Amino acid sequence: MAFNFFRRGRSATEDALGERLPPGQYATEKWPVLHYGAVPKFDQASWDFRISGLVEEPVRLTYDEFMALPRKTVTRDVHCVTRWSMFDSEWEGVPFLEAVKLVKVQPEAQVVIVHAENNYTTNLPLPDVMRDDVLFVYRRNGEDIAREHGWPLRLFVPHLYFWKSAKWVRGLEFVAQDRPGFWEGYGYHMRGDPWNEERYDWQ
Ligand SMILES: Nc1nc2c(c(=O)[nH]1)N[C@H]1C(S)=C(S)[C@@H](COP(=O)(O)O)O[C@H]1N2
Ligand SMILES: [Mo]
Repeated sequence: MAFNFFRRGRSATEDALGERLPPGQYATEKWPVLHYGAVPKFDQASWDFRISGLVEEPVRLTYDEFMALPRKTVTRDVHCVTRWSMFDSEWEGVPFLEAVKLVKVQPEAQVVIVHAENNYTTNLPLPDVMRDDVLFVYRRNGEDIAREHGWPLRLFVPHLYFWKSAKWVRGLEFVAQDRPGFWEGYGYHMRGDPWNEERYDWQ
């Protein structure tokens, strides 16, 4: 498939990336900032993380309790629906699977609605989050991420478009029935797989 004439117009970096660049994407070195609304304030004393919905006992963690959960580092790429991709960052955070250990998810649950500051939400099927490279991150390449990138805590779902990686995340809600989150309500795809170019739901 990789005939040279398909590669015309691609940069040297993009050529070197080869099959790692999803269709319709270009490579960027700089990390753009994109979100709706204002960067929220962080107040450590009132910050909490709630897990609710179809779980046996809902939980509420303080900032210190959340940050005491096991952490790990993964090296992964980012693919944004606005067509930039950023390669090989090292991300540090709390695995989704560690946070979920704190509750017993009921068998009817199919989807998780991620809740962030300012009522931002995004919906994810459980098989897309119950993976060992899905993290709640606070650090990239050894440095705390900037507030505008979601500090103190953002979700990171490397295999889906980046709008699924909610910034300033505050909780999870397990549900039986899928429902659109913030950008999905404006026509973004319900799943968002960059390898299938699941950009908009009218596709
Ligand atoms: N809370 C919140 N998270 C969000 C968004 C948002 O509007 N609010 N936008 C999403 C979109 S559309 C993108 S492309 C990425 C951008 O993340 P970045 O600014 O760190 O590059 O954040 C995602 N997470
Ligand atoms: Mo986006």
